[in-house]
Amino acid sequence: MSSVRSSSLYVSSVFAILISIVAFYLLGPPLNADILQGKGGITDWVKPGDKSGEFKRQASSFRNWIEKDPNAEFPAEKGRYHLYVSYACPWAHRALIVRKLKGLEEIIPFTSVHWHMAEKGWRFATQDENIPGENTSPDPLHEKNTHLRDLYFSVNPDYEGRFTVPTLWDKKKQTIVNNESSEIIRMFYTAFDDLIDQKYKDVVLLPDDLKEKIEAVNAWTYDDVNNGVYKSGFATTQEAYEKAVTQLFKSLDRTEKNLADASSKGPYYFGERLTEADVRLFTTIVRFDPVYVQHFKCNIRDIRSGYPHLHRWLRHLYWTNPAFGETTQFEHIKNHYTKSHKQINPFGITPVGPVPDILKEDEEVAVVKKAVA
Ligand SMILES: N[C@@H](CCC(=O)N[C@@H](CS)C(=O)NCC(=O)O)C(=O)O
Repeated sequence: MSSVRSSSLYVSSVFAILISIVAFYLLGPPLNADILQGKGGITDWVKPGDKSGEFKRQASSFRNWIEKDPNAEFPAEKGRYHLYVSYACPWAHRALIVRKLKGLEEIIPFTSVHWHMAEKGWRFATQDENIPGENTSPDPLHEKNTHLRDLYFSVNPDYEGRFTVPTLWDKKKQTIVNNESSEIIRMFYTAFDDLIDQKYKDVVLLPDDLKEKIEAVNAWTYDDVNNGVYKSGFATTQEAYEKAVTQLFKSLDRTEKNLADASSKGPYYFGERLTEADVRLFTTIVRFDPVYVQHFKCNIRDIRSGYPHLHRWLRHLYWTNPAFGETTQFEHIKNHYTKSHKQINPFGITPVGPVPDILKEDEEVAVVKKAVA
């Protein structure tokens, strides 16, 4: 009897070991470790067991700086750094915009991941996939990398943070310089100024006299608008959702008022000068009607019919400045959210509207046209 029991115990332990080995190869070690520690998988946007139902964004892990000084740990050099982005992502979009505004195209090449994100995080497009958007390709620097996570693990095999875009990579040191968009864009403002033409040096996105005002706007815009749409969309309780969406629209109202006040002086957030405030707001607002209204349930109003000043400001940037227009890829944006977030949209059906994704500067939706006639 006891030998029967011990042999069945033996069979079940062998079976358990086999299952773990297969799971290890399929999921990879960190994902397993996360689940075992109750941290949740990559696509658990609210930590399992968190009763608040609130989405809490993790702080970025790599925070080094590129500097002008040739003796710095990460000195500004042409072709040394590579920017990994997703066209879908509003944070990465900031970096693409500033890269172009500052004329860094020849200095910092970039690659966009495929728009689909699954359990292993962002993946690179394969050679035979024909995904729209310049440089949506396999990782040009590391042939073996299939996913963005491979870069993170190559730097630290025990990495436990998230595998996020944008990621700024140093080819010389084979490491990640920084993966926090608010810092990457600030490096781009000045660190490479000795390598670019005067007209790009003259692009000053954080002027001294506006710095304090910009920082103040950044603080609430980040919490309530940039991150507010995610808090609204990823909430897993009615309370958490309503708290986030109400605050989001309060802050959009405040933004609308700020833009109305600035509009007599110029087309930008602070009037006549294009600044960081425009860049940081744009990447959320351009995604608002096409995705956030329906997918993240941010539907108290939409931009095109509810916010005339925001709408005018948005279209001016999109249609008149290629750094904004040419870096916006609606196919990546719409497909990513609707086909990656299976908890929100289990069948991955991408809504067709709104049509068009963005209106021309001289067009209005019918209701607005009628109101102003
Ligand atoms: N604070 C970071 C946030 C970046 C971020 O969360 N990016 C998203 C895409 S929109 C991402 O890569 N998420 C993957 C993940 O969290 O697993 C930044 O601003 O750079």
